[in-house]
Amino acid sequence: MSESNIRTHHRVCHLCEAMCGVVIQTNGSQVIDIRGDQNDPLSRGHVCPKAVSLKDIHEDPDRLRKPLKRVRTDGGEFQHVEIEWNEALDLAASAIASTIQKYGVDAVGAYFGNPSVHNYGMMTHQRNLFRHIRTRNRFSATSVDQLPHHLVSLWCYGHMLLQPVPDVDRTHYFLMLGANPLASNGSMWTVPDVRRRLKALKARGGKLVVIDPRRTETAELASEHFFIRPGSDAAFLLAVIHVLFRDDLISLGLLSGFTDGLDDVAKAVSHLTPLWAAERTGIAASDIERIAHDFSRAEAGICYGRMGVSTQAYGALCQWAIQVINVVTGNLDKPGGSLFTLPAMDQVTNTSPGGFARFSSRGRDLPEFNYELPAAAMVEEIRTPGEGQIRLMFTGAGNPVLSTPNGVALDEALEELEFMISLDPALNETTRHAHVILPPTSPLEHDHYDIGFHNLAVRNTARYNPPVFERPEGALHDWEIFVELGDRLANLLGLEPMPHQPPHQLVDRALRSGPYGDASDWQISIEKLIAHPSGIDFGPLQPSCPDRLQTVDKRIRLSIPEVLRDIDRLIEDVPAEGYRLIGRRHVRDNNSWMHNHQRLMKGKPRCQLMMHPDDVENEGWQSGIMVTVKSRVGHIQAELAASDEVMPGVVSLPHGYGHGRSGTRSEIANRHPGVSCNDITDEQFVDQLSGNAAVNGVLVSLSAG
Ligand SMILES: Nc1nc2c(c(=O)[nH]1)N[C@H]1C(S)=C(S)[C@@H](COP(=O)(O)OP(=O)(O)OC[C@H]3O[C@@H](n4cnc5c(=O)[nH]c(N)nc54)[C@H](O)[C@@H]3O)O[C@H]1N2
Ligand SMILES: Nc1nc2c(c(=O)[nH]1)N[C@H]1C(S)=C(S)[C@@H](COP(=O)(O)OP(=O)(O)OC[C@H]3O[C@@H](n4cnc5c(=O)[nH]c(N)nc54)[C@H](O)[C@@H]3O)O[C@H]1N2
Ligand code: SF4
Ligand SMILES: [Mo]
Repeated sequence: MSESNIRTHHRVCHLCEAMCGVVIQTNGSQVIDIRGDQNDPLSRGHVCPKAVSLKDIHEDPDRLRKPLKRVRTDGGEFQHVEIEWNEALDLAASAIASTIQKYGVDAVGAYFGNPSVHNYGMMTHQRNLFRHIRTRNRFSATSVDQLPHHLVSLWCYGHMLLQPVPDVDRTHYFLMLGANPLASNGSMWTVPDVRRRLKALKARGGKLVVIDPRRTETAELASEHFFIRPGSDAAFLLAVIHVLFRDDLISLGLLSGFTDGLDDVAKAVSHLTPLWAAERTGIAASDIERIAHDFSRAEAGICYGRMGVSTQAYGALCQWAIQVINVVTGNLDKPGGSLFTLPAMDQVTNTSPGGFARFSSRGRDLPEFNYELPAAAMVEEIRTPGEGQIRLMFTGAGNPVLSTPNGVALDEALEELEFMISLDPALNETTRHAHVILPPTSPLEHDHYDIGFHNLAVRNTARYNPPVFERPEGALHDWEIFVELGDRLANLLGLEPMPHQPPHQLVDRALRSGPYGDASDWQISIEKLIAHPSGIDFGPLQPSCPDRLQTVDKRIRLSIPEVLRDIDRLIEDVPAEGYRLIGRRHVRDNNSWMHNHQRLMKGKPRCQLMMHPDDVENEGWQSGIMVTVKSRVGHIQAELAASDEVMPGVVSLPHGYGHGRSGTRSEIANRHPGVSCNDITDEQFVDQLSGNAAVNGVLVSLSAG
């Protein structure tokens, strides 16, 4: 191939929340090089080992290029066979139409997974289909993840997307709970190159304090690390607030002009002493006091908590307490504390604030949030007979059989449906149940503007990149599949189809009318971003309150009755004795769906049950044996790995494994099957306040074999 075929493309990696800029070299239809974009103002050249797998995803022979239909073979087995797009879209649309006509709209269930917020066309065009299907049975990965963050932002700041972002580059004290950004690259916190940023914090004399039942890669880097009993963080955080009030360390600064509810908070924590918390958490009372004092004295401080404190029994209470700590120490909306972003495409001012508990699930009365029910209720909504029972399931960019609690039950329940449609490039543990699979173009075949994660980024920047490759003839983007289905469904139901424009036109409109658009000096548009392919920097985060608050009165609300009541639930809770199972992320994994790339699967096996050496010895076991891990819902077997990284009484297993099932098409993943920890996480174990799944802190018993 001649030199002239070599082209250089700028691109943003969409695989995780870090939004790293990459430079991709291609030769004809081949990717020949992927590296960090030094000129990206946010990521500054950083990439993690997953960036190169953009090539592997594109080239993966198992990636579906044409729709699949499930048929029965002569032997009675199911098998997926390729069909043409028209047939597939007609089949899917007519199944939805007849389900609605027969049972009503709630008989259609939908689950959207994590990549649906990393693919902008999925965000902009879902409504082209779902405006015709206003079902109550919508679910997403949000409720196995960050739902408590949204709920608390809605309550305290008036909008579910108004999320304070840790200003790591200017802070002096960082109190981090239940997060491992060195593996995850940050979450609800777009912070590429996080290792360097945390090292810089320490180099300028600042402190990083990590609270985690495992001594993670991030904890290794920290100034101090404390083990904490899984699920007990709320006690720790409330005791910190107690000390702040008790020792007169409340100092709201500018926030005092527009913050309500302090008295109620003070009253609620008045008995929740460090001694009380020490007994529950395993962190000494003197350490809790010292942390509260150090935090309040720091020139600027951040309290931040992620998966480990969201997906546990007190997720919303934890996230609320974190906000209270930031507010009452005057660290919200302050450089070096936690600030709101002002993204070029501002979802906060352009989307509805969200709502909570306007209806609830039929089976267990779990509350909706933003018109979604908790994923932990999905199985019973498929299985419980009566009006509103799900008969047809639509999954988009999700693998809930591996990612939601009690995956075994879901695996069975999906088989009981009358019809299932999956919008997904993979024939995996979930989509193998689908009657029709609709595969979109590969990420490198469509353009990208990150609508979601600029809202969570440590700097205000914007970046748009056109496709790297032309799509093959006939292939459809995710957004076009929604349009095609929506138009067909409208036609079948006699409804008005929704008009549509390509996503980049919608984004262009939003950019032009946004804070850096036509009315500003920046004059940001898609065209301007194309001319600046590494992105444009609008600078560090700025204080923006009270204007930015979305509460009706532009005031911060700390006294939330639902939360204050939840403190009683915590006080009365007596956790059962036993081992507690927690999760674990590795930098070369990405939930369940990137195990089919050899480059990422090299090295030591990762799906092992980590257990403290003292516990291993007490049980009379050694590393390498198989252990059965049993919970209320089932059991799995995993290889034991003794490690003092985890605290005694805690075992850790990553999620997203459990491959090797019949009817799937992922050759490499199936050679590294592992087990699915969500086969034993419990759909009944939720944060009762928010309905978020508690996949961390699951009570398990262990036996050899
Ligand atoms: N025990 C336990 N469970 C967990 C977690 C945990 O820490 N512990 N973490 C939870 C969290 S935070 C999350 S976010 C969820 C993730 O849960 P899910 O989102 O349900 O699962 P993923 O593994 O991310 O599956 C992504 C699917 O999207 C498909 N996909 C990838 N890109 C595209 C695209 O561009 N378009 C389309 N249409 N499809 C695409 C992939 O092929 C794959 O099938 O798991 C949750 N489950
Ligand atoms: N490499 C990689 N990166 C990813 C992903 C991935 O799968 N792989 N997934 C992406 C997604 S979807 C998300 S949501 C983010 C998640 O991003 P993070 O939340 O930063 O990642 P986790 O590794 O899940 O960190 C959770 C931590 O909580 C700890 N923990 C568990 N239970 C408790 C508890 O009760 N209390 C406390 N204090 N800690 C606890 C765990 O030991 C773990 O260290 O990562 C994203 N980035
Ligand atoms: S950190 Fe995330 S965004 Fe950056 S290269 Fe890795 S996967 Fe891509
Ligand atoms: Mo997530």
